[in-house]
Amino acid sequence: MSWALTPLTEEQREIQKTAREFAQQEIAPYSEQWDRDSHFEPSLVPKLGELGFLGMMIPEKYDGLGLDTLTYLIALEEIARVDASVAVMLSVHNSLPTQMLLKWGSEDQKERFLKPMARGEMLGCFALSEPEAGSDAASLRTQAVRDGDHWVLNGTKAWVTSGTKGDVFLAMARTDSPSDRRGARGISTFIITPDLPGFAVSKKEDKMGLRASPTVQLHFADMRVPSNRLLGTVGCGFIYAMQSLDNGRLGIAAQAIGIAEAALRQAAAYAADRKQFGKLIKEFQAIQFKLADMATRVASARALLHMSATAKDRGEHMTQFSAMAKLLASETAMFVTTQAIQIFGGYGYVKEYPVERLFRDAKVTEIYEGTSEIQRIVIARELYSR
Ligand code: COS
Repeated sequence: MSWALTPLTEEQREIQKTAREFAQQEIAPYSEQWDRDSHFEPSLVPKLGELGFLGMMIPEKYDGLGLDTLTYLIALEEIARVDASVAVMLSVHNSLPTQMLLKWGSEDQKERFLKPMARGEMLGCFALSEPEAGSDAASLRTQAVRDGDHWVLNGTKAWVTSGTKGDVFLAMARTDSPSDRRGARGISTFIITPDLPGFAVSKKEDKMGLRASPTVQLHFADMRVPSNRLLGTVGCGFIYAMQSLDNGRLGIAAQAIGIAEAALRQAAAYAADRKQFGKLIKEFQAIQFKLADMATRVASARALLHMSATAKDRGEHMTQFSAMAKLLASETAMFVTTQAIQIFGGYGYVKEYPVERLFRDAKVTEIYEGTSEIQRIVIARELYSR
């Protein structure tokens, strides 16, 4: 059955098939081990780059595939069904740093960073949050001070996805002065590379889920950043981050739907195999009702996501849609993985079956790139803004 709102184009079917085969051959055999060892497999980056999957929405002019958002999300869901850690690396790279460089980067910056990122030769990261600035992102404290033809940055960034393996970090820092604070308008974006003196990965998080995706803190100590690493205009960094998160949240929604779809399939297969009280458990209404609710929620979340993606590609304002898509998809992932464990019973609670990993991986989709509470605030605000 096709789940898309409209029939997939031949190109979309081809990309979906490529993503599915790649996930089955190159990821599935190792996922459990990578999760257990918290291992980020570096060879995946050039392999995904070769397929064009690290430049999906980058125009061909900048060495990308030039795909639309829907096609990108269809591929991302396929990867997430097999490994949500690999999916978040793809989602962050494709939705945040590459899109920021494409939209606001100079031609020089595109040549130097965007093109190699689109080819998969450099991995991109996004650094907005700080230990004391999570949901209240505009309260970030990392300070950038102009010094001749450099900026000097001091501060700590938190929850940076792919951080140990990142080559290019789009980092937000304050460029207003302590005596003249300008709130969200006092923030700018810098293109940071690990070779800059004063750059350090200061901590790797030991996480509940997405264990094969390294999440780190970065520390900037008198880090001298050449002035040509400023992205766009001084004071616009928060707006860039918010607009980019409108894209990013669609990627996280696709990741959540991939996790949910995998849990639904695992649970349905298990229910068709497991016998209790002399019959297959899929013959009990208690199990049928659970599977029906799970399937209905996955289909609804996917429909809203695909609608949001096509609205974005038509150039419509999509802040509210992306927040809705992420909210519904992440809560669906948590609901579906919880029900899947219930269907598996004790076997769902042990690492022998993959639903345990899906449950752990699902949780963070309700937290990162804006918690469910932040999504509800964004949705409610938009009701009054237009
Ligand atoms: N697109 C474009 N501009 C946006 C925007 C969006 N989606 N959201 C906010 N802005 C703009 C506003 O229009 C405002 O611009 P002006 O200065 O021109 O008025 C500016 O940004 C400040 O916006 P606002 O006043 O709404 O900022 P708040 O501090 O109230 O924060 C929320 C708004 C809560 C929505 C924001 O802080 C947020 O999304 N927090 C979650 C952060 C997050 O997702 N972190 C995860 C990082 S990845 S691990």
